[in-house]
Amino acid sequence: MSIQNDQNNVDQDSEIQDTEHLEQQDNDLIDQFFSSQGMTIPADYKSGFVAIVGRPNVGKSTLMNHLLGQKLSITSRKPQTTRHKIVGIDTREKSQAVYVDTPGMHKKEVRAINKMMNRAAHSALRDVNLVLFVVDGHKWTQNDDLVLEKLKNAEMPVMLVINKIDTLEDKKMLLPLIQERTKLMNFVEIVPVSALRGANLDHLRESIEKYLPFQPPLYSMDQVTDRSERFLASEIIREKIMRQLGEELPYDLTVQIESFKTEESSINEKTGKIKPPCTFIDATIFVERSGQKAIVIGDKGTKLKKIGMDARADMEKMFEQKIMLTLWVKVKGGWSDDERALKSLGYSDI
Ligand SMILES: Nc1nc2c(ncn2[C@@H]2O[C@H](COP(=O)(O)OP(=O)(O)OP(=O)(O)O)[C@@H](O)[C@H]2O)c(=O)[nH]1
Ligand SMILES: [Mg+2]
Repeated sequence: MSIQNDQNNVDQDSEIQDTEHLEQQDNDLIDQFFSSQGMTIPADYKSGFVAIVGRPNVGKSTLMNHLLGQKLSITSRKPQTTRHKIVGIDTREKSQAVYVDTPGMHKKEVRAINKMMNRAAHSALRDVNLVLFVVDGHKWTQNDDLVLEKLKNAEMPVMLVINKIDTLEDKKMLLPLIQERTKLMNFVEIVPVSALRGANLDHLRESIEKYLPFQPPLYSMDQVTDRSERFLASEIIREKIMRQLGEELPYDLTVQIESFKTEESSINEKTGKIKPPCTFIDATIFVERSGQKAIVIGDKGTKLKKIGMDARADMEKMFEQKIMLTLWVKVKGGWSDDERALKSLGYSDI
């Protein structure tokens, strides 16, 4: 037994050494990147993790995209659009903010997928330097209370971001609203914004920077996310489905990328023409019931065709190359209430 314990210790030690080694390699890469840009990392450089939390539909993903200046996280008018945590990295000359967009925290934990989404959102609160608690300036709900209760016990600084101020009928309502929200808990700051219109986001960025610790960047300067192209492709397809379909079924479907292959550019031997690189993506849309399959496909396949066209256009923009997308729709009953099926479909609660 004791020998085994010793052995375990040895393994743990070598694991720690390996991690240190990898960290050193990462730091070297970051240094190299800065010097290749003719820059050295300033001694007072700041970086850190910023969790973006709140109830569904308040505009968390819209906010992250607009802070980054690029579309990364999917958005829609329907609540519970975001199902996975997604990191967005905003690297600037003096600071690097690593945002973590999260699924909206909500009360109705009916199915396994809802529980998983809530757990993923809660887990984002671990080890971050700052929390942005996003609320809708227009309305406060029970789910906002739920998030508030969770954050009251948090040890890290919490900043309240009052979003959608463009929807306030009378701008004079803003000051009393801020005063009212000040009473909720000890926020480090309250910042009103319109994520969609980009209003007051420079001010928000400056406020966020204050709470980042002095340290070198955590990711290299050209990295925008921690997610793979496969993940981003599946999310784009899900967004197009959510936007194309009405209230019928948005929560009962998920997307899995079956294959993702890039063909490098080549020269056609007969014509001598250069064929540009192209990525071939095959994806399956899983629904719960056969009736839902018919809805996704639409009359004579029109819905699925439109979903595919819109998704392809976004992918070509994101991946900056030609995309060939093939979509399939399959019925897989019970996937959204089955933890094991969820995990195999790429869902995670951490
Ligand atoms: N008018 C207005 N609409 C906004 C603003 N920010 C976001 N929205 C809209 O609000 C809806 C929800 O936005 P999302 O960014 O998907 O919200 P979310 O908080 O990420 O939602 P979940 O992922 O479901 O938790 C979308 O229709 C957005 O266009 C804003 O500043 N003003
Ligand atoms: Mg979202």
